[in-house]
Amino acid sequence: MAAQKPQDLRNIILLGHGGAGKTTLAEALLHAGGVVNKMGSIDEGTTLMDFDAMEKENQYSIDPAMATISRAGKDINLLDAPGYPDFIGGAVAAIGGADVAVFVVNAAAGIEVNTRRLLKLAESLNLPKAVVVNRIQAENVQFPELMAAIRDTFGSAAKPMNLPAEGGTAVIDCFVNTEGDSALGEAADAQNELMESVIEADEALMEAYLGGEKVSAEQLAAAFSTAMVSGTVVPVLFTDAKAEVGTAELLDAVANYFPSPAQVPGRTIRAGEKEDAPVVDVACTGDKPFIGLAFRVTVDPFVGKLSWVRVMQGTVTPDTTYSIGDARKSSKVSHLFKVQGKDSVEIKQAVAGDIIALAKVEEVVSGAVLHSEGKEMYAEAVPAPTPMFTLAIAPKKRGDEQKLAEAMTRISEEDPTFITTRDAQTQETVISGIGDLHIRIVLAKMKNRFHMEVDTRPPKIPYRETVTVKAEGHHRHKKQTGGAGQFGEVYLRIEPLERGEGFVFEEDIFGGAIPQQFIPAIEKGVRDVLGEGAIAGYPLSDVKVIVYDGKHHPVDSKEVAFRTAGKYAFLDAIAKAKPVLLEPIVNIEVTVPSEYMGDITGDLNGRRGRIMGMDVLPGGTMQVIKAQAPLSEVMTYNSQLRAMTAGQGSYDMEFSHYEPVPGNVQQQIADAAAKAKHESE
Ligand SMILES: Nc1nc2c(ncn2[C@@H]2O[C@H](COP(=O)(O)OP(=O)(O)O)[C@@H](O)[C@H]2O)c(=O)[nH]1
Ligand SMILES: [Mg+2]
Repeated sequence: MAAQKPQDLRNIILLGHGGAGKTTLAEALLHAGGVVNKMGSIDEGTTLMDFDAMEKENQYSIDPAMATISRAGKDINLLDAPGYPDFIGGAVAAIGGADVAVFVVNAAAGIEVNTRRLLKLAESLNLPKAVVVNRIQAENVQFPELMAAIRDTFGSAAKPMNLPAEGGTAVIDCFVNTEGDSALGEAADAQNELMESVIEADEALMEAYLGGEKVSAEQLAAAFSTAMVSGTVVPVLFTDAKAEVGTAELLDAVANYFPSPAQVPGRTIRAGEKEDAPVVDVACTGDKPFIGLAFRVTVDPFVGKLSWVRVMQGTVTPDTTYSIGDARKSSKVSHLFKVQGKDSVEIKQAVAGDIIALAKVEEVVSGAVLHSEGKEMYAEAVPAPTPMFTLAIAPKKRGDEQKLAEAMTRISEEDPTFITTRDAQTQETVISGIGDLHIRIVLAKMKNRFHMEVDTRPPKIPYRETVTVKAEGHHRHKKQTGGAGQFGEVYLRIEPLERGEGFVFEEDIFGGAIPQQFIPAIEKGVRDVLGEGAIAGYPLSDVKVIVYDGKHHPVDSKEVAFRTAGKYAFLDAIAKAKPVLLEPIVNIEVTVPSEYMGDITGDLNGRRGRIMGMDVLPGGTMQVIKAQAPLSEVMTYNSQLRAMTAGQGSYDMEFSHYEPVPGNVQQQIADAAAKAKHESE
């Protein structure tokens, strides 16, 4: 039986670096809540959340998972996100269903790189936050330093709600039930701190408190969740998930003190696709028309499509009808489910604030809004990092192109960080992901789930060719084969255009030297060169061609003759116009701990990069380096940066402009192209 009131629901997502213990913590919470009889473990492949065969084999989460725990009259929907940077797509998808981001920090490792990235993500959605310090039984944990690092990262609102006892064998409450723990001066201090920030968030409570009145537990609980929503309190709790220490306490804290969906503003829904479309008034109550957000879509070739839907308004039953996005077509819910690890359990009703799953709804895509109001509705997208790691792929079996395209579409539907494109210029199918591990897992999914095996290779760089000075070209095409001959002669001028101007063809022929009817044939011949280029087989652009003279023959002049003459006259002119190869230049922004600055700038210089600026990030430990570099030099930057910074660096990259490649590089590329051409002939 699902919760009947939004106030009785909690939606939390476990976020944090891989290996911090999120999935194990989820398992311990499921055990504490009686969902599983025996606590499963990552090492034995028996957890409820990491149920996928690939997850069991690798012993880390790849996809987000979900389960519900009932505690103290509340239904807690628990989302477990993958933690390794390569699988951030799963976290981006799952966070769309959450009201509170719970950051799990490994006590032995401190704040790790992906925790910072996920924190940015949670903050961009204005989610209330909490911190769980896990593995408190690990040896040599420096708790004071750890708390300082947490405050550094999460701000001064981060205050302990409990504290680890000596050796991590228990946790000591320092918020409500501190009496009896008077020996712990530290706990008492912590209590004062947290209590004060909670009370500060509620003016009426503040007055009562200052007036010496006793504050009741209920008043405190209400103020606590309000303070979490406003961000003035980020509770810190301690656990050892494996030893099941602090896990029941965490469950109680979530049930009793964390905000319900009715208190959290939730995602913005707009009445149109445009960014400035009016915002829809969404009320988290059961007695209004249904609005739901399909925040994650999973696709299984056997089970089909399953959409995780956050009910944002109204009540869903099998009879609920809804339309998607533009409200053109209406469907009936028919079956709704609660997801419990790998299982879907059918239920009869779900209220605003709850998370359900709908099966086999083909039209639903991630981020779609389902609604019964008959208006258009769209949700603002969760910002996902741009995938930078690219590979060109082709099916191993000829004729499987269509099947491959379908498999890729399905995978990109469930993963916002997996993108496939067809490069019109290089004619390649290119896939992009966060890193090599991400792409490896995607290819494994393709094989396991869609029986699709592919060949991969680094994608081609989309070079271009152009000319740099004005020049003239001439060609006379004359062929005498038996009776009818071919004749056409063309004189033309070419001029470089500004970058991005493309191609301009003009004619300025004196006195009808070439009859008008042959001009299109000349243009065709010239355009033949644009596609193939003149240096290394890349498209030529940013050039103006002016045909100004020529000769024709009353009998032998044919279109084909002028097409040939136009082509070779153009090639003749290009050869004299100092042609160059242009390469794509990208803007790259690298974020690294300060100690790596020297290495990074040195490396970028070695990659023909230009450093454009540097900035210290707030907090002082991280620096951003802005640079421009040729795409060809940073194609595999992902793995290089990872190696240089022990995985602590990150970067963003975007296309900037085209620029001529240096002469020696041009020669290498031209030689390679000539060789490839020779081999294919
Ligand atoms: N000793 C100890 N080991 C833990 C704890 N939590 C997780 N682990 C182990 O750490 C590894 C990674 O845990 P996992 O739950 O997969 O981390 P996740 O990547 O954050 O989901 C596994 O081998 C777990 O058994 C803990 O609290 N104590
Ligand atoms: Mg995990």
